[in-house]
Amino acid sequence: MENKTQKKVILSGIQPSGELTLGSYLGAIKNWVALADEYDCYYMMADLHSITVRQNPADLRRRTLTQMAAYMACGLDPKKSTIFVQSHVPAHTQLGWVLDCYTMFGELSRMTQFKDKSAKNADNINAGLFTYPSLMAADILLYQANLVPVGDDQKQHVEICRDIASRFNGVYGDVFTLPEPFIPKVGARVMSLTSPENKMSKSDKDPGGCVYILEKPEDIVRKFKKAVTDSDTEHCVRFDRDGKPGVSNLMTIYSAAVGKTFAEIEAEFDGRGYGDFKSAVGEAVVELLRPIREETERLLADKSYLESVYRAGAEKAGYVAGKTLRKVYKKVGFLPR
Ligand code: AQP
Repeated sequence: MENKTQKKVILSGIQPSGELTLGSYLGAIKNWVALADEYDCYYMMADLHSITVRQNPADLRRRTLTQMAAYMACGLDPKKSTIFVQSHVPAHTQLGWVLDCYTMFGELSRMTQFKDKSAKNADNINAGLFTYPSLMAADILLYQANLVPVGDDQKQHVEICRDIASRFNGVYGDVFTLPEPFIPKVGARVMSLTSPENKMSKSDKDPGGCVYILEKPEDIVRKFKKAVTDSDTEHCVRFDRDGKPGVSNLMTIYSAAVGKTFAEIEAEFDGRGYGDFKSAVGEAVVELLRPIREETERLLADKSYLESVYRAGAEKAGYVAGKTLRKVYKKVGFLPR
């Protein structure tokens, strides 16, 4: 049997900056679950990242715990994967600072997420929002991760992480493993139901565009009924990301929920209207999310169990991260204590 330490390493996380969405599930968590047997996985609640946008403290605490329960309800097993809260492992911020000093102003300025979030939060364009990618690089490099499962939107951040790691390795030798992004085939970019040109985001101000994974079935069905389709005259269910973004997004969701290919979906709805199609997608998502919601609620009723999971997670993650941090401190020339 393969030794756990020989398995390739995976690190990923989600910010508890809002309630988890169908996009978080299909673009990230579902994929994590599929990888948990084959890899040595670290999955975190990225609370340090979430404060780049102002958070209500009580909501942040509640969402962090709910998010952990949802990870497990989606199928992550804390016996197999290390599940932890990012702020519980101080090595993240410690390495983050070091990497800030190996990250260039110009490369950070080119990050799409920085540009998007600056536009959305014009009154709070803080330094943390700008240096977010070097903290994310620290998250990944601390565990010497080989793969980082992310949605399409985060690919640029994994690329800058590789650039930072190569720059550091170029000066000090092979300290860091260079990670690869790992992007799911279906669900890599789930778009808003009301404005399908934008990503479905948990901090979206328009709740109609987002389906939350803990949402009530009747609300899910209603949101899909109201989902934007397309203003073409053709009125048929056909995949065309540019020409028919609304229908294509619903097809992506349906495909991920029921496991059918786009061709099979086109055949299923041939000659039927958009109304029928939207109801079917809504029902499929309700059935997909129902067991997750029920299991999350069950887990949230057992706080002491959840605490024991995140404590054990922090201990394991802290041990591994500490080893990398000590090596980095030594390489850059910090006097040992
Ligand atoms: N709509 C999406 N489609 C596919 N994947 C998605 N992800 C997020 N939204 C979608 C993937 O989920 C992981 C966690 O992302 P995150 O929460 O840490 O940051 P984010 O990408 O900024 O997510 P949001 O929902 O847009 O959060 P806010 O609104 O706070 O910025 C990543 O792997 C991401 O690709």
